[in-house]
Amino acid sequence: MSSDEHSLLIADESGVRTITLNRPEVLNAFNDAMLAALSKAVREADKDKSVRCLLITGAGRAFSSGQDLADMRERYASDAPIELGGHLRKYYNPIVAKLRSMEKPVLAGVNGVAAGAGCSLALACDMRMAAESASFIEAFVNVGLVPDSGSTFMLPRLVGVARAMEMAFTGRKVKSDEALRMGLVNRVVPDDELASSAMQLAAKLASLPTQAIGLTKRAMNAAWNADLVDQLDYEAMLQTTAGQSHDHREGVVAFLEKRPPVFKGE
Ligand code: T3D
Repeated sequence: MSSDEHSLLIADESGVRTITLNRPEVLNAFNDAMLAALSKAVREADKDKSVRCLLITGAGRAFSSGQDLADMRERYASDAPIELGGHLRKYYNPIVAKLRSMEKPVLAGVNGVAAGAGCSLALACDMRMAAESASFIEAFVNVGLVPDSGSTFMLPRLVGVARAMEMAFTGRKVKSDEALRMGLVNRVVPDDELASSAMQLAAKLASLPTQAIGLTKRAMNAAWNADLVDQLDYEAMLQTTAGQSHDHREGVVAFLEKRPPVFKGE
C-alpha cells in the first residue's frame, strides 16, 4: 500500500466531523492509501460520541472521480491475476457498509463531479447537498465495469429503476439541476455557498436528538427489506428505546415549557 498521509483532511466543529477527500490533482480519485485512511476515518467518526454528524466533501473542483485508474493500470502491468472483487471487499465495501449502518446522520457536500465509486460514495450518504456545478456520473460502464460500492443498491432506490438503468448503462453526466429533479440530491446551492450551507445543515443535524436519528436510520434501512407488518413491529421496538432517552424527555418538557430544547444526543 502506498503511503499518502494527506489524502484526507479531517476537522471537528460543533459536533460535526468533516472528512475532505484531498487528492485534487486527480479529482480526488481513490488509491489504496486513501481508501484505507477513509475506512479508518469513518470507523472513528462512528465510534466517537462527540461526533453527532459526519460531513464528507472534496477538495478542489471535484467530489471524487472514483477509483484511481493510474493505480489500476499499474496493477495490470504485472502478470498477477486481476481480482477486482477482492479489491472491493477489502477497500470500498467496508466504507459503504459503515456509512449505511452508523447511527448518526451522514451528509455529502458534493462540490463538483462525483464519478464511479465517487458517485457511489455520495449515494451511500444519508443526504446530499450539491453545488450548482456538481454532477453525477455512473462512470463504471465507460471503463467496462459494473456499478459497485453500493450503486446498484442505492441508485434505483433513490431515482427509480428506469433512471438508474439509464445512468448505469450510458455513463452519462447528470448535472445538479437534473439530479435535484430526480431526487438524487436534497438541495442545490451556489458553488460559493456549498461549504457554509453544508456546514450549517450538518451543525443543525448535530444539535438534534442523535439517538432518535440513529434509530430512525436503522428503521429506514430495515424497511428496505421488510413487509409492512414486520416494519410496524420494528418501529414499535425502536420507539421503546427512543422513548427512554434523555432527548425524548427534554423535547416533551421543552415543548410544554415553550422553550427551545437542549439535546445531548443521548
Ligand atoms: O479496483 C476496484 O476496486 C474496482 C472499482 C472501480 C470503481 C470505479 O470507480 S470505476 C470508475 C473510475 N472512474 C472513472 O472512470 C472516471 C474517470 N474520470 C473521468 O471520466 C473524468 O476525469 C471526469 C468526468 C471525472 C472529469 O472530467 P474533466 O474533463 O473535468 O477532468 P479531466 O481532465 O478528465 O481530469 C483532470 C485530471 O484528473 C487529469 O489528470 P491530468 O491530465 O491533469 O494530469 C485526469 O487524468 C485525472 N483523473 C481524473 N479522474 C481520474 C484521474 N486520474 C486517475 N483516476 C481517475 N479516476
